[in-house]
Amino acid sequence: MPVAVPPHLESLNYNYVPETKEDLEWAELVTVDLGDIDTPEGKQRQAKVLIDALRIKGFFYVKNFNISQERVNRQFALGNAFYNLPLEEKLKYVPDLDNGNYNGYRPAGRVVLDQASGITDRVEVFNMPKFNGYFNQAYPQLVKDHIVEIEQFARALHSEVLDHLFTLLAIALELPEDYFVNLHKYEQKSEDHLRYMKYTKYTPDENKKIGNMWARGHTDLGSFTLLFRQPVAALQIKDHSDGQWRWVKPQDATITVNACDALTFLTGGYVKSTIHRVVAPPRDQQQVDRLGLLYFARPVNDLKLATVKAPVLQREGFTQNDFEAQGHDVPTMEEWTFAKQKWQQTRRSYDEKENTVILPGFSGKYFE
Ligand SMILES: O=C(O)CCC(=O)C(=O)O
Ligand SMILES: [Fe+2]
Repeated sequence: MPVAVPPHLESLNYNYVPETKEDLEWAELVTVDLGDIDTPEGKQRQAKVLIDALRIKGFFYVKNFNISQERVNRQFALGNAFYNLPLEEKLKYVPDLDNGNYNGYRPAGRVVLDQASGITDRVEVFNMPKFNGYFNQAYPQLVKDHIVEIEQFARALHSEVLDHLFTLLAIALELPEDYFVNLHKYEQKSEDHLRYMKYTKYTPDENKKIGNMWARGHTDLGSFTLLFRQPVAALQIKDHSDGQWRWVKPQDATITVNACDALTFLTGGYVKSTIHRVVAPPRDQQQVDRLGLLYFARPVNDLKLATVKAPVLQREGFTQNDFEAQGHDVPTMEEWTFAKQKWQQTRRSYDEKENTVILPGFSGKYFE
């Protein structure tokens, strides 16, 4: 049912660009159907779809979540309006990125992508933490004006999407159904982000100079990342099975989801954190800027990232993660988050950062 839009919000609009007509090599990804989890059998079915997706591809789609396209569109519109604010206004919200703080605005231009020409990244990020009382985040008036709607959206992602995925994951590992839900409670402190993200376009000549590479291959640090349908093709995933990069196709009424580092640690490597990157879009989409809407879910800060003793993991021999296997201290999620964010955001080139230690037992990597 259409939701009535208060008059002062009507001007918020965002037009998606048409999908590419180019014949790209798309990743074949399965879809977890949240419309099928009302019965125990359905839950088992979808738990199997999820765990296979996590182990084989690492990326999957989710459909039939209970959030309307209209609400999603309005988040894109808000993201668009945010990026249309003057730069000096956005710069008021830059956190201490060099020390791993990542709530607020990250301006473009922190990474040199081509040493010869000096071309830098054009990625802007605006991260909003949980609205649960733990974070005292400052916002521009535009965001303040819509903060209730933004908070409701973030909370809905937890209750309508993430909690179901965590339940299915627990079922697949033969753990109590609420095991992972309890590690991601919205009211507890964790470094989640609801993110508006913008990649400003390059000219074809600039794209050539940077080897079409807008953001190098990486893994995300939390549990699941949710990416809302993105018509500008640019995201590629590295297939676990054959190491090939393939494009992620926009699918109507779905969210694209990937598994991240914390799930790898918690499952002793059974779930693989997926490698993905962002490249120049196909030619028929290179004339537009690319706006993204994402949610980064992370376990609670005080959780120790030790391998969970789940029956499936015990049976299959996934009993130690990299920290445990090498006899290092097992970090808490908070220690891990800030260490990796610091590594990601320091102003060094990709090559200088490659293989430097993030925490004893884990070195940072970028993937070509
Ligand atoms: O923009 C995208 O599609 C992916 C962004 C991403 O991988 C990230 O921010 O970690
Ligand atoms: Fe990512």
